[in-house]
Amino acid sequence: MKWFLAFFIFPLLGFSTQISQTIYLNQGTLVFDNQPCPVYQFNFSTTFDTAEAIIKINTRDTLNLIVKNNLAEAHTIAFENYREITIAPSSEEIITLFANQKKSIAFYDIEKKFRYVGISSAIIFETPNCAAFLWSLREFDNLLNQEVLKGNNVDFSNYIPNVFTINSITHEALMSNSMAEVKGQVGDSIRIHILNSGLMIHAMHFHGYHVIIESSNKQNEMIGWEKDSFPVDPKELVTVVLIPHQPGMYPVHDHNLKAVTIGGNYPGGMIAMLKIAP
Ligand SMILES: [Cu+2]
Repeated sequence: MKWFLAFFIFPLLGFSTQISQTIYLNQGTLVFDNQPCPVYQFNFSTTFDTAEAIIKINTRDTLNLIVKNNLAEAHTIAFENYREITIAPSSEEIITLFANQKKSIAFYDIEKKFRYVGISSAIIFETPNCAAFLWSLREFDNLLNQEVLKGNNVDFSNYIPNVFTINSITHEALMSNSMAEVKGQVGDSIRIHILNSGLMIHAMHFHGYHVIIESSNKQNEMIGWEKDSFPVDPKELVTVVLIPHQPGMYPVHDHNLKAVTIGGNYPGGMIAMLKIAP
């Protein structure tokens, strides 16, 4: 009998895996609408890459995350529900994180201007048989980015962004990006983690489907809602589950129409695609 129980209980308790991952805080330039936009960004290599580092862990994993600071000044990064780490220039710090209780972990620079220029991301969890995607929403005013990277203080009271991105990419490039383009089949369970890395509220509208709000680090009253649109506040990380009932290609976009433009022209900015096979 004991063997019988152990056989069934062990898989529930076991398979906890220690994993190590290094991310680098780099400086580089993104180009939107032919305008350079200097940014700071987490990457998987020591040289700047336009693609943000997106870390996925299993709910039973223990992650030893090493953060290397390739920037000229020290940065303090807050890991929500964990602690802050301060990393001196050309140095690294390590933090141990768990994805237990099915919670993704947002992390960002404690200084607003540095969070604004790109120092924010999330470690997302995935579970068996449920694909996981992250949309990191952000807006920029190129000129303000230049001021922050020169070391100047900036005034956000007259903030008028002209670029709106998901994972640092704008429409139409978003249509062929593996993290922003959600691919699945009718009846699948698909988890989409949506992080607002920007300074404005972004209200995402799903065409074709309703999604179930599984968790939010800010708005508990939304948990369990089955909706096709909902607001995501700055620093909010919302996790939704999509179970497609019909095949097709449908857009998901910010309902604030300013955010689906680039340089004032439509379409651009925050438009992701759902591609659901029969
Ligand atoms: Cu819409």
